[in-house]
Amino acid sequence: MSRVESPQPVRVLLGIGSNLGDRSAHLQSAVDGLAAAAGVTVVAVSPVYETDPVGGPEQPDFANAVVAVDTTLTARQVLALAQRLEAAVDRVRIERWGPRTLDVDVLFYGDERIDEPDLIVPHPRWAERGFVCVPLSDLGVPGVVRGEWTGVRPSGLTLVVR
Ligand code: GSY
Repeated sequence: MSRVESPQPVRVLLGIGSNLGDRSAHLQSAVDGLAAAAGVTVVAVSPVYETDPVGGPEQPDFANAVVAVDTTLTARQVLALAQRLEAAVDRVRIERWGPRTLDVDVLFYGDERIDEPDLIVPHPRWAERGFVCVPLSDLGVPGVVRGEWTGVRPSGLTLVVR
C-alpha cells in the first residue's frame, strides 16, 4: 500500500515590526494572516515592544514583536507569505531601511541554514538587534540570551491569536 507522508511541521520564528500608521493594527494583521494561512499554526506571540529605530534615516519608533509558528510550508513559501502579509497592509518601500507599515522577517526556519540572494536564515543580524532578542527570549527560544538592551521598552500593546 502506498502512503502519502505529510511533512513534519517546522518551528519558524518571525519578527514583525511597524513604524507607520496604526502600528498595533498592522502587527495584529500579520498575526491574523499567519493564523489564517493554510499549513500554519500560530504557537506563541511575544509581548510588543516600543523600540528605537536601528539604522536608516531619522524615523518614528517601531512597535516590534516575534511570532512562533509551526508550519508545513517550505522556507520559500514562508517568505512568500511574509511578503503577502506586508503587501496586505499596503506596504510601500519609500526608502530602503526607512519607515514601513509592516515588516515581516523570517528569523529562523527550524535549525536550517539557507543562504540565497533573497532568503538568508537564520536572519544574519538577529543577534545584534534588541528588538529581536528581547521578544525571542520572552518566547523561551533556546540559545537566546535576553541581554541588556537600550531602546527596547514594553509598549503596553497586546496581540491576540484568534
Ligand atoms: O528589520 C526590520 C525593520 N527594522 C527595524 C525594526 O523592526 N525595529 C527597529 N527598532 N529598527 C528597525 N530597523 C529596521 S530596518
